[in-house]
This record gives sequence, structure tokens and C-alpha cells, in this order.
Amino acid sequence: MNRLIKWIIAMGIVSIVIGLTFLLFTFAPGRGMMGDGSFMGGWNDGGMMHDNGSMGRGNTVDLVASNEPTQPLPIPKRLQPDRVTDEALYYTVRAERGEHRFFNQGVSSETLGYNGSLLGPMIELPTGKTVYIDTINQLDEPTSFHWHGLVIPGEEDGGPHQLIAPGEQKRARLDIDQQPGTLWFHPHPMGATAEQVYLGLAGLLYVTDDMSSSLPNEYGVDDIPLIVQDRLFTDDGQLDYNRQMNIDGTIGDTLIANGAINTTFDVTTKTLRVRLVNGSNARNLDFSLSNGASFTQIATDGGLIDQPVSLETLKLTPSERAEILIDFSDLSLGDELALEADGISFTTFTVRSKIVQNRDWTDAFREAPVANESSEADRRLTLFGVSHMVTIDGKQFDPDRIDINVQQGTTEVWEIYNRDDMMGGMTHPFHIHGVQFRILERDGKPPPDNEHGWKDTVAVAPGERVKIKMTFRESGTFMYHCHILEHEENGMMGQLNVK
Ligand SMILES: [Cu+2]
Repeated sequence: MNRLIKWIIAMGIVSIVIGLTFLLFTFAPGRGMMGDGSFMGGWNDGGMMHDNGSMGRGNTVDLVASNEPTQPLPIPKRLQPDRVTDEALYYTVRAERGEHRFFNQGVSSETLGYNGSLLGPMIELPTGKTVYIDTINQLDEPTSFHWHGLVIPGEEDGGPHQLIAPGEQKRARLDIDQQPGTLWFHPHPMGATAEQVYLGLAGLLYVTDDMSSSLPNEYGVDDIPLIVQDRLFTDDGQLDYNRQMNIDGTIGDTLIANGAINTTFDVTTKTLRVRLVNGSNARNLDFSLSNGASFTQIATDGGLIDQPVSLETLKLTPSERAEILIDFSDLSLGDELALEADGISFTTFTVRSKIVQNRDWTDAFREAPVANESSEADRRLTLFGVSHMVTIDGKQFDPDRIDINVQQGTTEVWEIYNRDDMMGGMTHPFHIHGVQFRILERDGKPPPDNEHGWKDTVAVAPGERVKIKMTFRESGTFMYHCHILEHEENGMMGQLNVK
């Protein structure tokens, strides 16, 4: 009997030791069972690829400066409407396969694009007008056309419910009724969003007004878009999502701006307006200027900020946008100034001719700021987890379940809590479809000055509680989710029904 008890105790200790060892090797940072951070170091030097580095925790691959020869920054074409009437504009957008060569020396990569081989055109959406977009899927797999940041009914939103089969076509009706701002469009099919965006599906939406603003607004001259993305290329210069996919967010070591590596732009005006889009699948980007000078942020995701804010660095998480003004008045002919992300330069501005004075833009901000008065939360949402175990309120996405019901026209305050885990967790960029919101509080304090504007995506750091406030003007079913695209694919998404 005594011997039996000893044997049971011994076996118990052995089981505990085995269990702890298993836990340590499964969850310790940099020690994924299938290879993660610790192996990814190899990706930086020479692009050695490994099979799915599939247990990462975000930014484990460092950005590196590319030694590619410079090339002029591509400016996405402004899409010409097929037809314009007094009340409406008609456009056509095709998702298609293409080929694109990213490197001077290297082979072409298979890519995806809208009306072209990579990324898409800029589509102007005049506020007050109805815009019809004929969306055509020329891919050999389902896709959808999601109008990120637009306040439109759920059935026009282009989320996972509005799939378009290969070869099919659907007309979206967008009644534009919101502030001018820099929005974007991208696919949203469950299970394929991350790969389709990675391979090139993303385009710009500019909500515009009657252009009475005094801000620089000559497209491609003193007002330029920069869709900034990180990518990892194979040795011969191709994109290969399936080899690079990381379940905590696929990140790369090379920055592309409007689809190109090491770009240059010739500045001709004193002030340059840059519309930044973090179009990365998962990487947070800290933007700064190479000379350490400050720049002025003038807009957030969904429109002009209440008051311009001078900054030396600006963080954007995936899908966040910001408009900034860069001042070149102290630079001389031939001078260069680079825009950097995480200290890595990706677009160099060169003063090629004597720069001309823009109009005085400061009167664009005459309107009184919106008061960010805080109030009690109507709902509390909890983000949690990493890798395949990412949840919102303990649940993973179920297309047959409505998680939140809201009455159309109501205003609500939500508190988004990012519950950290033993390892510290990850920042989740939280996005809601069909609304623009205001950030009321971060951990009980007012948000920083550069977040006093309309937002559709908010970064929530581990352990942080963020209060946001919005009015649900449009009816239908909308998604809310983490905009790390691989977290969204893993189910970090819920459904909101407004009626
Ligand atoms: Cu996330």
C-alpha cells in the first residue's frame, strides 16, 4: 500500500514536469512549436524563407533599408467616372490578377490589383452625391469590395456577406454623406482577406467636398497619397503569401510606398500634403522625417482633425490613416528630405526647383473643435489573445451569430479593453464598419491631441481601455474586428446589427 502511494506521487510529479515543459515551449516568446521569432532572424539577411513561421507575436522581423536604385514615386491614377449626372457618378472597378516586378534585378511577381496589376486607382467620392460603382471580380476566387470608413448601409458595405463570385459583377450604391477624408477600399472575404491584400488589393477613396478648402489639394503635385506597406520577398523578388504567412500577422522587412521600393518625389511647393495609409497586414509604423524636423498632422482616419498638431513622430497601426503637412521652406534647391518608418527611409523628397508658396491653409481649421466629453460606457468589449486564440468577448467569429444589436440613430459609448496575457499581449487595431467615431478616453485620460478627430480604427495597447463614441446612422449588419488581417482571419471579429 505504502509503495503504491509513493508510485502515484512520483507519477504525479513526472506529469507536472512534462506539462510545465510543454507549456514553456508552446507559449514562451520566441519559442513557437512550429518555429517563430527565433527563426525569423534569418529572414532579414538574404531573404531565406522558412515554411509558415506560424507562432509569432507580431513585429518579429525588423525593417531593413533597401539598396534598390531609387525610382519615382508612383501616383495612383485618379479613376475617371464612366458617367456623371447632376446627382450621381458612375465608376467601374475590377479586381484582377497581374504581374509586377518589384526589383530592378529580379523576376516578375504574381500580384493582384484593381484596374491594374498592383493596388488600385484613387476614387473621388464627392460628399452629397450618389456614387455607383460597378464592381467586377476577374479573379479565380471569391472576393468582396469593402469601402473602409464609409458611413453607408450594411448591404453596401462589402463585408464578408457581400461576396462576389469569380466572373460576377455587382453594383454598389454609395450615398456619400460625411466629412472629406482619406479612406480606402480592400477585399473582405472570410479566409482570403489577408492574402488578397498582401498580394496587392487596396485602393484609395477620397471623400471630397467642393474644394473650397485652402489646404494643398492639387493631386500628385502638392497633395500626394502614400500607401505604406511592409512586404517580405523571396530570393528572386516575388511575393509568396503562403510561405510567409504568420498567424499573428504577416510582416516583412521591406517597405513599399504606393507599391514601389525606395521612391523619390520632386517637391515644387513650400508645403506638401501627404495622405498616409498604413496598408500593412499587421505592422505598426512610426513615421518621422530624416532630419528630425516636426510636421503637422491635419487629419485622422475620417476627416480633418479639430486643430492641427505638430509632431516629430506619428504611429499608425494597420488601416489607420493620417494626413500630414511637410514644410520645405527652409530647404534649398537640391536638398533632400526622407520620410521614414521605424527609422527606415522609404520615400525621399527632393527640392528640384524653386518652391512656390501655397495658399495660407490655417483658415481650414476655423470651426470649433468637437468636445470630447466623456461619459459612462454603454457597452464593454474585451479583446484577448494571440495567434489562433484571438477573441472578442471570449468568442470567435460566427457568421450565423449577431453579437450586438443597436437601434438605428442611437449614440453609444463603447469601452474597448485589451486584456493582456502572461506574455504581455499585442496591440490590436480595432475597426468598426459603417461608422466614424470619436475617441473619448485612453485609460481614463483624454486621448493625445492628434486623436481629436474622426476615426474608424483605434489602436488598443495591451492592458489599455479605450472609450469611443459613435452614432449608428445606417442600418444593416456590420463587422467589427481587429485589423491585423491574420487576427481577423483567425476569428477576431464580431457582428453588429443596426435596425
Ligand atoms: Cu489583433
